[in-house]
Amino acid sequence: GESQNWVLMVTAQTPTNIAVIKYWGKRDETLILPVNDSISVTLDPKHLCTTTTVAVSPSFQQDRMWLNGKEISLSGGRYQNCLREIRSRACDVEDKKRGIKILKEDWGKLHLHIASYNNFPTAAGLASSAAGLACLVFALAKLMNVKEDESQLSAIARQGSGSACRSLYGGFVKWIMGKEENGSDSLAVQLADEKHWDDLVIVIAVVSARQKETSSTSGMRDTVETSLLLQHRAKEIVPKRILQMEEAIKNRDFASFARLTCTDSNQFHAVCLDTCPPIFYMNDTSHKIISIVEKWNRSEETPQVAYTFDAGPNAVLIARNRQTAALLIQRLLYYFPPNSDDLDSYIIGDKSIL
Ligand code: 2P0
Repeated sequence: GESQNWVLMVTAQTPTNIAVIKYWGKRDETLILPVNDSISVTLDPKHLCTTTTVAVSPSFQQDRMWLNGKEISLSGGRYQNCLREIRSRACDVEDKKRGIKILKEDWGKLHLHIASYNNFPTAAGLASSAAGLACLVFALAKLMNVKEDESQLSAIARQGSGSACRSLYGGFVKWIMGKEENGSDSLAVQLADEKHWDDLVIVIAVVSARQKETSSTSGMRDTVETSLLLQHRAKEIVPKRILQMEEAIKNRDFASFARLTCTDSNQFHAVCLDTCPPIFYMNDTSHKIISIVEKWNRSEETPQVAYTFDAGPNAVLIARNRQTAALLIQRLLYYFPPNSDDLDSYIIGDKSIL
């Protein structure tokens, strides 16, 4: 019948991802096209993920969205670009049991309600936008019966937030910068699935759960405009590093993986410092964690732990196996006892990565 009472919905869950070769800097701000390739690991959805429900109903008067229970505006260009791209690929949807049929051409007239939750601190440099936009695009694609594969969806999620394109896959993922001006070849591909290197354990030390001061978007804009080091990094350093990282992942070569991961994190923060005005994402506690890990790795025959820091002070620590992860947590507890002011909490990624 013509009842206006039905609601059709889809819920999806998407983990966040942590870059081991960093994305920092855009060559096109609107399409979100990066100045270099990047590589990430997707976390276990148990610990850091977004859950998004998308609903459609003839009774909805406009598109609306709630993030962690609070209504947010969908008027931003990034949301609008994602919604437009997904709607343009929508297909017929039928729920025979309930007598609901939505034709391809109806999607343009129907409105959406979107509810999204993060199970971790939003915008504290734990890549919340990555999981959020990937989840939104994926859930909408399911709701609207979009036939595109993950890589094609990643190019849509990319227009919501660059790093989001890497969360459409599990395991190790490469975001290929692409060559096309329209961004059609700037998308994510899976390098290895979540089972490939499942010895690795990720431990996140939440140095501060507060929101960061400089958003990634404005930070990288300033960097592109002012840093010569970024140009050197994008042209001369990252292309070789990407190949080395792909090789390290393929061979499960932890020594190379750790060396590349730490070096690239440090170069990303050096590029931030080379920006005018300079951007400081790490704090004294972050620096102390780096020193602890560097000293430990140097005291062993081969590196035990890799560290990487994003646009915030929190440490993402990747241990070579569970035994090392247990030792790592012991050391963190020794240097940062539970009542210390230096850390807000630990998030321990059981088997994680993966
Ligand atoms: C990354 N970051 O590769 C890097 C490392 C932070 C440091 O991607 O403007 O939120 O939405 O494309 O994706 C954070 O940047 O920025 C980020 P937009 P995004 O994970």
